[in-house]
Amino acid sequence: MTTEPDVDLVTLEEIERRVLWLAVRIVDAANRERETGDGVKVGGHQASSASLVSVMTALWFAHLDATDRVAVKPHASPVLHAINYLLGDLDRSYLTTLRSRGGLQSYPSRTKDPDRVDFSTGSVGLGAAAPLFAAVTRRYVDAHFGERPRSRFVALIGDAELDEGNVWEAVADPATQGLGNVLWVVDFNRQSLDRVVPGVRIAQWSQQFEAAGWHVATVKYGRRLRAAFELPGGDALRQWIDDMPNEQYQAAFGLEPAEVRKTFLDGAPQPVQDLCAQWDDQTLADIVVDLGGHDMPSLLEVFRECDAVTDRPSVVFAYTVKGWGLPIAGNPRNHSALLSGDQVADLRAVVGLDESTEWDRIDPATPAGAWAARRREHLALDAPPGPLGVPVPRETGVRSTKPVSTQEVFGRVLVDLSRNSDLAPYLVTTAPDVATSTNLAGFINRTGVFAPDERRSWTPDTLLKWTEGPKGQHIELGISEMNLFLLLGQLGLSGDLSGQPLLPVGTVYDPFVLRGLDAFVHAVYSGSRFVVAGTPSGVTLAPEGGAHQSTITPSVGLELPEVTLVEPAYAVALDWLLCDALGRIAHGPAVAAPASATAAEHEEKGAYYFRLTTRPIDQAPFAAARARLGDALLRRQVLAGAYRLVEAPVEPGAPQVSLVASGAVLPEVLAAAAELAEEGVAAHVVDVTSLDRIYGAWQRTLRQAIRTATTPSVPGALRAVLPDRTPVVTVHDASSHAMAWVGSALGVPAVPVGVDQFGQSGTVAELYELHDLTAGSVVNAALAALALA
Ligand SMILES: Cc1ncc(C[n+]2csc(CCOP(=O)(O)OP(=O)(O)O)c2C)c(N)n1
Ligand SMILES: [Mg+2]
Repeated sequence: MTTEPDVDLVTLEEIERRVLWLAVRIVDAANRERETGDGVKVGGHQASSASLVSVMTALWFAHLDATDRVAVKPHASPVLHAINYLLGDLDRSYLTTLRSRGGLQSYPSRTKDPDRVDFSTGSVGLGAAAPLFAAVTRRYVDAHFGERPRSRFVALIGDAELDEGNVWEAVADPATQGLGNVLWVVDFNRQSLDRVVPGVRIAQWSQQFEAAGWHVATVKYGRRLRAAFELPGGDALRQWIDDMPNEQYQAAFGLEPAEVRKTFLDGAPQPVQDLCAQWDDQTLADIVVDLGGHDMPSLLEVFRECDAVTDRPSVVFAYTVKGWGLPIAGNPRNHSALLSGDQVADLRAVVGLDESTEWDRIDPATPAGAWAARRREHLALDAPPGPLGVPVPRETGVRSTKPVSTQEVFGRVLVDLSRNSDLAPYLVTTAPDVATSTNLAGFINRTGVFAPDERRSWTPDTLLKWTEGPKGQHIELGISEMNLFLLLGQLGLSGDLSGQPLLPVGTVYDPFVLRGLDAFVHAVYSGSRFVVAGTPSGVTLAPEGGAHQSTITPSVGLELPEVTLVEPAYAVALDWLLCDALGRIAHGPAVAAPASATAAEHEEKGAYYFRLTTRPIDQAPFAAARARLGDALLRRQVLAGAYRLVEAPVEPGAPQVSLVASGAVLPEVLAAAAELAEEGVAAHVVDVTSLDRIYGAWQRTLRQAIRTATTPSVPGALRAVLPDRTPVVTVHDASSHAMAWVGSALGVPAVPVGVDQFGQSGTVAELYELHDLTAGSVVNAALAALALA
């Protein structure tokens, strides 16, 4: 590590001023100089940015190394871009593009910004926790693949972000303990969006961090204040500031010097009045606002202190001023405030620029410019490795003659893959205290549980070998679905952030996907790739009752960009889909697929979400379809999202209907088809293995038609399995809405059957009865669909 202690302060402060200027001006240009024509305010956050300028200048220009990774709080994105620009990592043309299409994103984005962004942020709290899980991932990678060059994982966090519960879930989980390469810097400006935060919460927060085993440091006072404390009356001054309500202190920050004296000394004891009498208004104002979070030497000192603590994470509370250096400093309403043109012009003059030089990089002939060039070299990073590239089998050959559930098959496929020496080293599983109840036990028995050091097992168990050590390949989490998705997100970015791609697989009870949803979104928005199994799901989880039965999760999987929902019913289909998903993750995006690509060929990014159940179902119907269609065609269709499980013989003139179903309800649908056949209705059964892929195929054809003003065709994946324009019944152990679009896609009458109320405890048969998922209900739905035709 090459913290640069001896950079000269004048140089750093000059760079700091330039960073402040550019950050402010980037927002200013977006708001005052862009004609959007739509009347919608562009926005941006000058005060939030100013608050972090000193911390970020200190980090990028005097502390960070190339391999360090930093999450920047959402509202300081202009500061990050200003710094990247000064370091030569961003073209000047971008500086006027904040919040414009193709330009700098409002909040730092790994996937959409043009310059280096290590972590996407935006939903407060998640960016804070992400580097912690990136460090968990690095610890895992180092233990399995040998130590990488050391990285420090840094999060720059707004103080109000600490109100988000996910922050504390992350801090408290034993999986995040002991990470000496983690540093959080809390931008402690005591303001949130709406207000100056009442009371002093730092004591409580510090205790919470300490209780979780963190090293806690505070940078409260700058050099000038500290010098003042040494003078006679200095102790009283310190006490006065420490005891002062946030609101009163903040009120002094944006005032004219004479006003500062009045506000700051309002009610002050005599020794403080006496001490302050020796300073003119300007000097007093400078001293009053001299907080440690804007004092370079104090910041660099505390960063070094945290580096020296190598056995646990560190958090620094850096006291800052929201709007530091700007006329809006400390104003309770400054969160979204924008400087006026005159105020911007004043600032430009103060930093020594004019309109012809305002966007310039620092002159390389000056010490500050030369220093920036040196830092650019110091922070240059090698390109990350490409995708893993290991061969993934097309299938594990899982067989079952007996009825079997998809959850059980999922566990068996993973066990089989753990025997594959090409692939096994890269598999890593994780679960929030549901590993055994989601069938990961077999995998864990073979691979062990990850712990940074060997741990002795005190309760030998013949069924579950919970051996913990550095070679374990399952990372166990406490019950926090937020942590699950945050960890999966970082495991799936391991190639980028730790130089070693992995094949991450997580499990979670399906209803609780929603509990971690924002972290799920964050993971895929960040470009992460992984498999997650939501299991068990639906009312098929019958005895567990309404609180555990998921109904809206297929919509989540279907609707989330860069998540592919997969819901197979049969063992072999699941085997194919899971191997295929891991293969796609291992090999990365294929060469750009042509517009005519089938769903299976279409390039997919992101995550694979398997929705599974514990209901054992008879595998014979799948075997029959396999014999009828042959492996090659069946596999292609299963991967494309749907195949014909039953092709009903059609008597001339007989009515036809298609029963389109997904997942655990297939046995009822098959029974319904048999009943309908007896009544002279030809009922074809289509098993939808991925609602997402057929929906995606439909949407692509529609979009193509919209953009080219041509007639859309029924997408190939649907046409192949629903060739006749028969009425349709859709059946799903989930909200009826998720499949209801199939009728529109085919242009036929459709009756969607699903679960549109909360369930309750019971048997599968009782619950299916309750929600009209029985064979009889499906028959009636088919007759209704025929009547609508
Ligand atoms: C999950 C989430 N909820 C709400 C918001 C809207 N929001 C953005 S910033 C902010 C206040 C942030 O305050 P703080 O973290 O202290 O940042 P700073 O004072 O540095 O601006 C809020 C409520 C958000 N971005 N994310
Ligand atoms: Mg704040």
